[in-house]
Amino acid sequence: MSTPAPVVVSFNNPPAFITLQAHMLAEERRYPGTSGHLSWIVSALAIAAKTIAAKLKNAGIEDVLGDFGSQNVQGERQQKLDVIANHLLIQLLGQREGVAVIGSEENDELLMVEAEAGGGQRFAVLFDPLDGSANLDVGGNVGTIFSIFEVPPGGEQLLQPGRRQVAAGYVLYGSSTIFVLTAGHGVHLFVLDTAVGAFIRVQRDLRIPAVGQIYAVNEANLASFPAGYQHYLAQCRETGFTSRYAGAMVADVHRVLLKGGIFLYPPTAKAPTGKLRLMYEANPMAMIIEQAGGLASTGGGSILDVCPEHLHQRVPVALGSPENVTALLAELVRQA
Ligand code: P6P
Repeated sequence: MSTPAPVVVSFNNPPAFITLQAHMLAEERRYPGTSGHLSWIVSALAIAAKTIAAKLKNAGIEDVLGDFGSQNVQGERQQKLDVIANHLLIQLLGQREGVAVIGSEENDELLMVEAEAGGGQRFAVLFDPLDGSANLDVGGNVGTIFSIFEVPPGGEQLLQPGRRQVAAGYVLYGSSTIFVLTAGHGVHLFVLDTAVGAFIRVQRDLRIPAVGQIYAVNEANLASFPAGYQHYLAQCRETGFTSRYAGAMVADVHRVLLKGGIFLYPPTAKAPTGKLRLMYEANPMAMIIEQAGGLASTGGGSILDVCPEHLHQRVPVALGSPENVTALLAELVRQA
């Protein structure tokens, strides 16, 4: 009987079972002289995601729902799970070699982490620990959003434009737990295999559809949107679009990434510079969308080119399929 030919497996022709960890290690091998710290940071984010997912599955049985009884720096009521998720991420990232700075929606200031003796690359990790947490009590989708920058040796310029992110992504806690990641070479999608306890890559180099028929926006604010947004949304309604809005950026952006269309949080009377935060909501989502072939704009320029002034700065957001965002921007110019 002839001996079967050996199965050759390589990064370009990977086996089906690629974990998030294996993927990140291969990504880091693209950069000569890296320290492996970026992979360790993504590993800490994955552990946090698995822990948060487990708590969410038992929410209600475990006493993790409802108000924590305090407000965050945004003046928003903190949910118990906001605080739990935030503490978990800070603890896990604070123990990871290579984390120099931590920034969270839930913390007023940046947290500086003492340097390890070992040296090597150091990073700033910014996150919204539990995006859309108002959905928790009603069993809605929530997520974690993260943004990672390399901190230059001097460490002086901590808040950098989103174009300088080295990695970004989000975790969607939904019917399954989905980890979406880019490290500058495409967008990749992982699903938590609860039997194994690992995130398994299910989609590589995900591309957003060039155009879509879905818009995601809180239409209760329509009257206070600038005219260009109102005209664009009227055109959408007249041309057969459907509206889908979860009230959680991660869920709404994930749908646009997979199905095409546009996600909008325009300036409103209540939030004249937009509601969403640049550093840990708009920037990471913009990197994901642009890496998938989409566009991400403040309505006046690319989100990734905004020079940040402070950690909790807000910006208007319009992101999604290139044809949809381009049509919106043309309407904004027409109505300016
Ligand atoms: P609104 C959740 O509070 C959040 O920060 C985003 O996840 C979401 O897209 C937006 O705010 C929803 O805001 O004003 O429509 O409830």
